[in-house]
Amino acid sequence: MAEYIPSTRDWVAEQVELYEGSDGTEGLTLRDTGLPVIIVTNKGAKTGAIRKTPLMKVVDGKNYILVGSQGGAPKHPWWYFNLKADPDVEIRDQTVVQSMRVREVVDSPERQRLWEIAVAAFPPYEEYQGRTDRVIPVFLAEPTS
Ligand code: F42
Repeated sequence: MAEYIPSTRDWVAEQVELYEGSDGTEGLTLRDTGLPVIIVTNKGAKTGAIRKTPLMKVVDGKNYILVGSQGGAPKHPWWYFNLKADPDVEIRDQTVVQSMRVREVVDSPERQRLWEIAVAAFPPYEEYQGRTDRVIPVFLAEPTS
């Protein structure tokens, strides 16, 4: 069984601790914004470790849209490379944990549709995209069962 290695960002690791430790009943939002967060459990591309990544909750029907914004940083977050290496993840949305498969959506019509849903759910994504030449990656997570 691979080991869980917490995020190197304390506030992130703490949110995962609270969210998972309370079985999805506490720590459910982005700080005091009231906006909902999910936890994506993914496999480290180099370490093979279990990584748990809180992301904004953005839904498209039964699917989740995962946005690799990292606040508009110039580089993709590490979890981007993890998902590219192993698309099988678990998504915890409050008390519900589902096995899902992710795929990066790059072609324009679908990516544009998903991007618009994401920005409607979390407007700062638009601002983050304005901060960087990097095209912020968009994944679609679909239930496997
Ligand atoms: N980040 C987003 O990009 N989008 C969001 O919508 C978002 C929402 C959000 C809400 C709440 C919250 O608490 C955090 C939120 N974040 C959001 C931040 C997100 O959870 C991540 O912290 C952030 O995106 C950075 O992701 P990261 O995977 O780069 O994490 C860093 C800090 C990290 O943990 N680095 C580790 C380290 O040791 O430096 C390595 C992580 C890793 O996965 N390493 C891979 C491995 O093998 O284990 C190697 C990867 C490789 O290819 O080298």
